[in-house]
Amino acid sequence: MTQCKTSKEIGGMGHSLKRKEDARFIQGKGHYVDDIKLPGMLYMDIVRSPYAYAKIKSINIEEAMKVPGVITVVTGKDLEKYKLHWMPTLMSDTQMVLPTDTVMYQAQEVCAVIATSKYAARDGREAVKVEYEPMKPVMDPFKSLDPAAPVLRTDKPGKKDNHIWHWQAGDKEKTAQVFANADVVIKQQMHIPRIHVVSIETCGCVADYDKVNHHLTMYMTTQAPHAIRTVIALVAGHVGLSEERIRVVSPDIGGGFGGKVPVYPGYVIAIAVSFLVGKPVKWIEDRSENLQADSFARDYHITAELAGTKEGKILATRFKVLADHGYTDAAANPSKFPLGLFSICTGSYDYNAAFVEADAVYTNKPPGGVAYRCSFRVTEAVQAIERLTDMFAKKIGKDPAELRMQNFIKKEDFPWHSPTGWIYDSGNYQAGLQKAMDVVGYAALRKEQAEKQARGELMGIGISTFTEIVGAGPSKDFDILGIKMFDSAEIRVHPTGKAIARFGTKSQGQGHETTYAQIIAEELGIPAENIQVEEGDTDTAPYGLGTYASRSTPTAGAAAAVASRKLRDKARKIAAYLLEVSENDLEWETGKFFVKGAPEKSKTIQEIVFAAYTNHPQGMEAGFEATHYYDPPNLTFPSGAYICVVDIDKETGAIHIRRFVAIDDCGNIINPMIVQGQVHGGLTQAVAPAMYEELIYDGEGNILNGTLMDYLVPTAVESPKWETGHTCTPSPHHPIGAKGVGESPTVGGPPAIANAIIDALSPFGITHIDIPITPYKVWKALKEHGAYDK
Ligand code: MCN
Ligand code: CUM
Repeated sequence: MTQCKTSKEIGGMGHSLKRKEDARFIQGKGHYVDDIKLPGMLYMDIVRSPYAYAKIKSINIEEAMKVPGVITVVTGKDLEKYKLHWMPTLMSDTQMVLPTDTVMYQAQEVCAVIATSKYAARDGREAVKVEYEPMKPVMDPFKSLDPAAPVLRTDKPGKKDNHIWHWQAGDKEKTAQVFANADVVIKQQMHIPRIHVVSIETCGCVADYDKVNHHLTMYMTTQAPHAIRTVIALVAGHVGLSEERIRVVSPDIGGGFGGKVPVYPGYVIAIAVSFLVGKPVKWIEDRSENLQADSFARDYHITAELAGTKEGKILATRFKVLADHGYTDAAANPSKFPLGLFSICTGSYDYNAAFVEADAVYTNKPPGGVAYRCSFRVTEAVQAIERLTDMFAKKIGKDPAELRMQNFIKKEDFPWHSPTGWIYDSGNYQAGLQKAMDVVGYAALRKEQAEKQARGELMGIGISTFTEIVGAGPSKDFDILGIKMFDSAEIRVHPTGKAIARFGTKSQGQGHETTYAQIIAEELGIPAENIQVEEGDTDTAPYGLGTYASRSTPTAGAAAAVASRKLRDKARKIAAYLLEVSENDLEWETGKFFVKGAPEKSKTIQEIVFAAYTNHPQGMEAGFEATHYYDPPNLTFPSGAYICVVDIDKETGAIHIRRFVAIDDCGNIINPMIVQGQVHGGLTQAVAPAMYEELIYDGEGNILNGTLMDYLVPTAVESPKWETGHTCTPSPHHPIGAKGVGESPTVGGPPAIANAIIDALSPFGITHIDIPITPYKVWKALKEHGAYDK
């Protein structure tokens, strides 16, 4: 009998297989959109508005056309002739591609210069003269709803204000009643500022319209190739480019983080120009354009309230949100809930009264609402509930860890119905927090803190015990522009037992080429190294909604497992035929079927696949391939317990993160090394909003920190040594018991840091500082609270 290979030997689930894609990345062989060079390709550069709100009086292209190499300049009026000047956003809002008369935000696309080189296009851009008549922009979302404020979206017939949508969840009256009778009420106004994804690779595309075949190939940096193809078809349908004539190819992506989900005007302009001039057109944003014009997230103003007992029991929470979406709701919000998944804001705690209410408004900021490693507003939700929880603990003088332990939903209470309508699939929050406390040495740290405080030194310990919500669908609740949110896998096994698997998702660095192969390896017994994983080409991959909201594992990962199982069912039939036994007499062991009680009689998956092409049972379809579109029955609810320890220099307000322990629970893990990598990267991106990043606009709509000289991005230098670990509570409804993890660290990280900083400052009576908590804000709060008084 041939010894069966173990799951580890074939690179199955649970093993830290080295990432298959890294061989090309570390050798400089990655293939990014800017690497694409097509014969006759032209280059596009974009003239952008210096004003946040202005009438365009004239666009003079005369000097630009004289620049050697400049072919043409395309304006909104040019696009209007083809009805290509407007496009839908994935949030079912609309957006100008190029303006015909008014610009609505600083850095908005005004016109595009096309040239034979990118340098000529840039020179041409500088030579375009645009005359504007500036108007007073609306920059404050609170003032945006003022009846005196100008109505910004005059393109919308009948629109009389700047309100976008209202949404609410939970029981308003019941919550109000609990609040009215509670011993303790905490109320805090919070702002989660506008930030930027700052992926290493900016956005860009090569639009290649082939006139002869009336066909468009769109190479672009997108996290959701199929959904984008559908949107392009909606716009380009005006010039007869229907969906079968459009191919979207997303090559390697240098980070997406949510910023590469939406459709940006640049893409559509490039398509329009390629259509008009009949040549391929490349558009690649430069760093400043990227930072100033697109990929903006957050900007939530939250009034957060918590009601509880003197003993520390949380009874109710209430959240009122004002979301500043800028000129348009560009968000790729995979949901029928315009607020995304914010209503997970009741957190990991057991209480049954909550009310969430949100309104979104237009302002003259660039398009907002992009999801930045957030699971669609979960960062905002977790920041609110975890800050509140800490404030509550402080208020009643209870240790925040103890208070959390007291309030956690118990592991036997899952599935748990949250007061805002979610059904949490599984969790063991006590175990996670206990582990984090053990690893960090919680009791000893509290002792040290007390000693330091006695000496006037500032040390803080912050906890965040968050519940994430990832994996949209189910299709009954989630769609993008009406397209239901499932995801797909197609597995085709070649006669020699090697496979190619294609997915509707798209990795931007998450390692899908490795982890999907591991799932299939585990389920089918084909070594992961023999499974080629492909994503990102709409001509070959099955339709899918893409990678964001940590949904790839919950949806496409599940599809991979189910498609593999379909193949295993077929393999069983073939094995029974080959071994001349009944299917019921067969047993599966990694990579082979054997006869029960006679293990020497077996057929390996490779033998079985070969037979599928050469010697299969009569009446059975030849070949060995399966496709599955997986519609999850529920979302998955990963969780985590993070503890951060900070030391603060009292004189300067400088914050030093001394320790950071992150215990994540994403159910069964496919690749522990990749999960750890996700957590490391994500935690560094958690330091960003907690301590550094915030886009600031002045009253005229000018961005004040629109370059990386001013917009601070944390690097390895600012990152502590991340101490990671996990607990494992499988998802009961997911085929392999996995939950997503990609966004957990950015969701759970910021409040742990904020809570640690506030904890350090609490001896002075400081109870809250909005993120990013900078040394200046710390110093200012200390000063205001008399810390420097003699
Ligand atoms: N994984 C695992 N076991 C689990 C869960 C996940 O091994 N139980 C692995 C997966 O197989 C996958 C990775 O971890 O290789 C992330 O999986 P998942 O949590 O399903 O998230 P997605 O693949 O859908 O990735 C999206 C998520 C999001 S929404 C953002 S934003 C983000 C993130 O991933 N952007 C990233 N991580 C990023 N990492 C990189 N390098 N670049 C980005 O742009
Ligand atoms: Cu919330 S950013 Mo990711 O969903 O691409």
